Amino acid sequence: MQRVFSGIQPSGVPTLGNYLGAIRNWVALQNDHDCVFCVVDMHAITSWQEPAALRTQTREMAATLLACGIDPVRSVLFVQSAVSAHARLAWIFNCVARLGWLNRMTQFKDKAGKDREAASAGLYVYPNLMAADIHAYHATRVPVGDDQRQHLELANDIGEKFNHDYQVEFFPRIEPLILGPAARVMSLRDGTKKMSKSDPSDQSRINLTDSADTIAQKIRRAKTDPLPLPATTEELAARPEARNLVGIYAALAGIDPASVLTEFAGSGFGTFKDRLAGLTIEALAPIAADTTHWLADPTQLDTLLRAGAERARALADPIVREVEQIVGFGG
Ligand code: AQP
Repeated sequence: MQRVFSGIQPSGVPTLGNYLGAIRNWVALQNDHDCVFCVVDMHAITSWQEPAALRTQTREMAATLLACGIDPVRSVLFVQSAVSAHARLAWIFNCVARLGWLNRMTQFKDKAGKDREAASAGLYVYPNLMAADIHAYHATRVPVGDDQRQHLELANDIGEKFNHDYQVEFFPRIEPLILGPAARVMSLRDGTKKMSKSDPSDQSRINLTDSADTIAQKIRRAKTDPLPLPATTEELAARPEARNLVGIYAALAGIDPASVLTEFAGSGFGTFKDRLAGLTIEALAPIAADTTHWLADPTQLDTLLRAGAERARALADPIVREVEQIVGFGG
């Protein structure tokens, strides 16, 4: 069985983008893969996080993953900072990756924005930590949204350079698993920007814990254009907001965007948004209810995460110890 690794930052409440682009696929992968899923709090602090909020968000993220259907028995579910192998391997990878490679990462440019000098060094080397997350488990499959494809290529470059520099065949190649028609969900306020849990505007996203009323209101207010829905997906090309809503509908209904247009061609956004809100609420209401249920018992949640960290350590420690031997650490 191929080993899958994926992580999610507790940098806010997970969004519909995280769900359709990542979490929903994680749940399905559990059926035929050996899965390791991680709440990546070390990645989250590459941007400022209030300590108390980070602790709360880490628990909330774990509760949401469980509510979405991550099974802590079949999969290994844990918090990144509880397993030191990630940090140890990330340091070695900081010394393998080249500055030129990191300079090409578009996510750093997007997140650092105009004030690059003020961005944390952690944000810059974030892809090296992500490579360590995956390689510490010898994982070969990584389900990610389309936005993370470049980071996976970098993880492969790092693995290959390590193998070459130390003359070993140690790190396997990683393949991205980019699944489903809504691989990239965009902001409800700007169809050219991805939906993000840390976007300052709550109206830009649907949170997995939003109430039915909030979801309906956010979808009703989502930016669109004055034209009716077209008959073909080609006609959506220059209409990013319309394309995004059609993509979300398709992903939630389990059909392709062309079939959505077959149903709604010629109709205005009013009708379409009502139907989209209904579908979204149907998918998310049980998740919100189950998240509340998990959060009601923090002791049970913490015990479960501690057990997950122990299983993760048992997998990653021997691999990272071997890396440390290869580079010449230890006696
Ligand atoms: N809008 C999106 N559409 C599809 N997939 C998405 N993912 C994130 N946003 C979208 C996927 O979710 C997984 C976890 O992401 P993350 O939390 O580690 O970091 P991120 O990609 O930076 O997500 P956010 O929500 O945008 O977080 P912040 O705001 O903190 O930066 C990844 O597999 C990602 O592809």
